[in-house]
Amino acid sequence: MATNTDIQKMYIAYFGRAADVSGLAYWTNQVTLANSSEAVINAFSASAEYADNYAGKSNEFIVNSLYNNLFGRDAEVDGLLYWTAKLNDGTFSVGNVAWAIMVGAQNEDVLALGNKATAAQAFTDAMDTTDEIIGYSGADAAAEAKAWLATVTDDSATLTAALATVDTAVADAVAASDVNAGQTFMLTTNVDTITGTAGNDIIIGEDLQLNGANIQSFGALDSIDGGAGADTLKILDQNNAINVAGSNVSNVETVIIQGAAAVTANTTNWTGVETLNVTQSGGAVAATAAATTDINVSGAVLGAGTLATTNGKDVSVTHAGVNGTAEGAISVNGAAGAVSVTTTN
Ligand SMILES: [Ca+2]
Ligand SMILES: [Ca+2]
Ligand SMILES: [Ca+2]
Repeated sequence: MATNTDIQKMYIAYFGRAADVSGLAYWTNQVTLANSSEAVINAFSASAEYADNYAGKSNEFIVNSLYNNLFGRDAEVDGLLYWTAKLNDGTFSVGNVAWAIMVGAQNEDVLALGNKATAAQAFTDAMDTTDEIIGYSGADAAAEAKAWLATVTDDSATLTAALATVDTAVADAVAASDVNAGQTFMLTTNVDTITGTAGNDIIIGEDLQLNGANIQSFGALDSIDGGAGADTLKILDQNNAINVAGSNVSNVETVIIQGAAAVTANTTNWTGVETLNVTQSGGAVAATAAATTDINVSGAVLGAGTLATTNGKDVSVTHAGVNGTAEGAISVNGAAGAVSVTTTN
């Protein structure tokens, strides 16, 4: 057996998923040094992932998990009891049992494991960008990869189908990964300086009570740097008109504004804003952005106020009028890209 195939089978036996790129390289090297695949299989059971999957579980559970991961079926009773006894009396380690079940496979089990190993290697090979290699990490990504590999059985059609979706499977695993998870920052009524994480952060400004008054915690002197990742600044206000014309904001990709009164938002001097969304207002709306920022306005209850966008890239306005109420005008000015205005009564 090729070393890569052996390593993929070890990942499948223990975790039901394809090897990650650096893991495959590491274990391949270990096998070469030991000149034996069987010699390294026990090392897998010292991993954090093994502990996450099997800590506190019975030996019966572990043996049956090996069968399910390797062959997509429960252990037969004889096999379950035989291997559990070997674990119970310490004759075999988990790695020895996994190896013995693997090399002792018969008939459909051989086909199933072979197909799974082929699919797993294709999955590992498909991770060919930095984002994919970094993103295939953690329990959530592993669960996606495991679900995909579980679709591969002894039927060759399932292998063909899995190979056709391998890029999607990698993308799903990376998207589910918790390495992109960021942090939530709540702004205060003081001057805030926020430095985001490398992940997808959420920064929230809202109206807070201070000495009996309602103060918007996102103030003109606040400084916010979202850093890497797809970051979101949410500005909510149940009491005051919102005016975000000042402030120092960078590397925040999405701005969402929700106000119970009028909304004035000018993100022109902020850097990195891809989308300015005003999703609610209880009065006039004035939204202004750079030519690289899409502007979306919806959910405005204008009253006599006007709804105006200025500049921006693609601009979309969706407005539902109130029957019997005269409202201010809607205008879209200077958009660099596509304009869409939808109004209903
Ligand atoms: Ca503040
Ligand atoms: Ca960030
Ligand atoms: Ca960012």
